Amino acid sequence: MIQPEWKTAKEYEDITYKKCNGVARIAFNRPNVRNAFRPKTTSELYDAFYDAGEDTSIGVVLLSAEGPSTKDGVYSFCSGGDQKARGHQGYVGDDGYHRLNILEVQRLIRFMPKAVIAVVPGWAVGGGHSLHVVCDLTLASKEHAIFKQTDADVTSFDGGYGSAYLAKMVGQKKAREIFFLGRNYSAQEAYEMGMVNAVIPHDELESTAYEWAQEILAKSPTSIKMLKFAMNLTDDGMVGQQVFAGEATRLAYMTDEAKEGRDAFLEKRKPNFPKKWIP
Ligand code: S0N
Repeated sequence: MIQPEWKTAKEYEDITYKKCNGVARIAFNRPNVRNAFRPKTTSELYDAFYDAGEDTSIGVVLLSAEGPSTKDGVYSFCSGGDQKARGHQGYVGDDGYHRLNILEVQRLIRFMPKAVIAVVPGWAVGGGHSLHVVCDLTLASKEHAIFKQTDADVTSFDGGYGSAYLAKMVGQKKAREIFFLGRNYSAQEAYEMGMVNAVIPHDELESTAYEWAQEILAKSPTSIKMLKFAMNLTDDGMVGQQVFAGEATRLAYMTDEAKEGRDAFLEKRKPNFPKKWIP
């Protein structure tokens, strides 16, 4: 088992953020409320994910969780929106404004040109369940991970990736069961449904996630990025096309044609593109 030497990348209140050898680890750090997220948490998540996305030394991001709870020793990944932070119009931040930027965090994960692995040591519930769905891969603790959708219990529901994309992953009937009945599912059951990649003994979960990350880091970065965006494309409509096509444009910049187009403009002449119509 590899033991990574994590270095703190930035101090936060609600999350921890560390890096080691091309891997970033972002972890919920509110274990006594089952790692529920409040507006401060989502702002911090956004900040850390943005940094990991921009850092060219980072190729894989782990979304994990600290714990267990000091109150009762229970492990959790995330229990979704903090119900104590809910006012009459939604979730309220310290500044009194109603907002919860978890959907922006979801979009960062979805459109990040790097693999994001959900590392689920315990409860993955509500918006926490949706976050694991949005991640590229999910590894779950054999002994402690429990998957559950409570959105319909508390009228705080994810009608986007958390439900509709889940249905693409596990099938329509199963996704409706998960949301309509809100039952508990073990890591093994989640694996059999196709929403978990591997069930890992709890003590090996973090080191296994790091090993999976190192395997991905050995691959071609451009291939990983383009494959992620290609697999996203059909479910993301025009935005999916935009993200994928942006990378095609970036690759086109590297051709002689692009150089000629730029130079001709700057030299105030007609472009003389290389006449190669490669099939
Ligand atoms: C996780 C559950 C199943 C664990 O049960 P268990 O082990 O019996 O523990 P508890 O005794 O219930 O909890 C221990 C302590 O933790 C607190 N706590 C747990 N979860 C939360 C939470 N989500 N918010 C606040 N506190 C929480 C308990 O209160 C308890 O504290 P103490 O010790 O002080 O009593 C179980 O806890 C559970 O079911 N939790 C609630 C899960 C839930 O319903 N989450 C919200 C679901 N909805 C979302 O997440 C929507 C997210 C969202 O924001 C969104 C998504 C898409 C589109 C829009 C939005 C949006 O609203 O903006």
